[in-house]
Amino acid sequence: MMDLFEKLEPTEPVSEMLAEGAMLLRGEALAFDGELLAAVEDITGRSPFRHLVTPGGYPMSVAMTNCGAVGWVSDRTGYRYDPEDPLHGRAWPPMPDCFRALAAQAAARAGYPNFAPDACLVNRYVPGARLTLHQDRNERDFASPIVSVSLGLPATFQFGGLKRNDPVKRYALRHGDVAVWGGPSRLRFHGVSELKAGDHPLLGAVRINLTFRHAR
Ligand code: MD6
Ligand code: FE
Repeated sequence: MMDLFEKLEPTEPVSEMLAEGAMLLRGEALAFDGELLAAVEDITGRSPFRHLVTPGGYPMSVAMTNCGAVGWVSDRTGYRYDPEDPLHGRAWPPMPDCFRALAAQAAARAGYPNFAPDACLVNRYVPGARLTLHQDRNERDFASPIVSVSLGLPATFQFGGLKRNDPVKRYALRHGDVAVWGGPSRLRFHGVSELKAGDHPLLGAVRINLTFRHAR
């Protein structure tokens, strides 16, 4: 009996609209999780996770890599999309079919039927890692949404407004959740709070986030 009640979480796993143009699709990636994680292994075998340095000179606590035609990078010269992985000067690994399929399916469900990402930033969080409030504005195309997939340990997503000091709402992002972000919400400030310790059955003490963009 107790088990039954514990499974009912009245305020949780329901998909919701975060704001106009922004949707949180609970569990949207669950059917793909094994395939997605195998593809992440393959990507990081060719372009390993690394801690990029901010233009100000600080290493980021989140480790990153990319797949697709271009990849997001940061260094002392600024932020940019680069067709080459600066670690070795070769192209980023191609975007796996399961990535593309999930991103297109989620975008369509959120009201963006023709999403064709050319970049996927892969983020790895370990306990203590965080992403400060920012806007995603290095893409040439703000007409396309961003699709963001959460795998592994849960994290607290901070979702603000169009100005840095606008009030921030907080949402738990769990394994399999997908956030889609576009239209009037495309340039909202957002961030991820310090990851808490935990042990996920598939990933252990790690959270992986995939963010798909149409960058160029
Ligand atoms: C993360 N996500 O969830 C980082 N950006 O690890 C993002 O920075 C992000 O989730 C744009 C839209 C959705 C996101
Ligand atoms: Fe972002």
